[in-house]
Amino acid sequence: MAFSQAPLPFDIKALEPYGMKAETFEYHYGKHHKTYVDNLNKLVEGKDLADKSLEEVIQISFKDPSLTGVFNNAAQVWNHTFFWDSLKPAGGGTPSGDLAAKIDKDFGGFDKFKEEFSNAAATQFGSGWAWLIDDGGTLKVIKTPNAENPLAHGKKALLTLDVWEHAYYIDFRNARPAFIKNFLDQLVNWDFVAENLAKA
Ligand code: MN3
Repeated sequence: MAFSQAPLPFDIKALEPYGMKAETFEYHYGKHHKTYVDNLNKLVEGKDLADKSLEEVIQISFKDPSLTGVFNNAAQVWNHTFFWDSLKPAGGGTPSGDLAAKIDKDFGGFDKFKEEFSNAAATQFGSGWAWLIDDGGTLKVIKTPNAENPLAHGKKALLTLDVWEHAYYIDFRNARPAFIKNFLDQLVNWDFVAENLAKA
């Protein structure tokens, strides 16, 4: 069974009032993300991996140096779907409930979390991702290079930001810090983060 590309969870124009143009999604979703799906399907065609879940393919291929190409494409399929779900129109602001309490406890306040997340996203040299993860009951911020993700390391992802240049060049040109600030101010889907935290 072939892997498929999940639909965008919002209209392609929905984030235009919040700093991300439809053109960004025409390329980032319509071309970059789709290409990872197509490449993955070509790489696993006729192999046992084609019958595994995407999560299983990521964890198996990460540990096998002969499957680097499979890992890169499978992880990028998963990372981008997770990134779209991390965004929503009129998002951002502050989380509430258990999630807010966990952030206060583990980071020493929401502003400290924002500072740590912004710093991770800004300092990932070259291509990669910034993440909020649940590491065995403690919330942490991490950054990963290229396609690498928390799932590969057996950790639970809660939120991500794509900091590959293709993620921000149309809307913010070279200004990665402005893209990061806009994400935190107007786009983070805290409901998605809270759902992930509540999952076993
Ligand atoms: Mn990307």
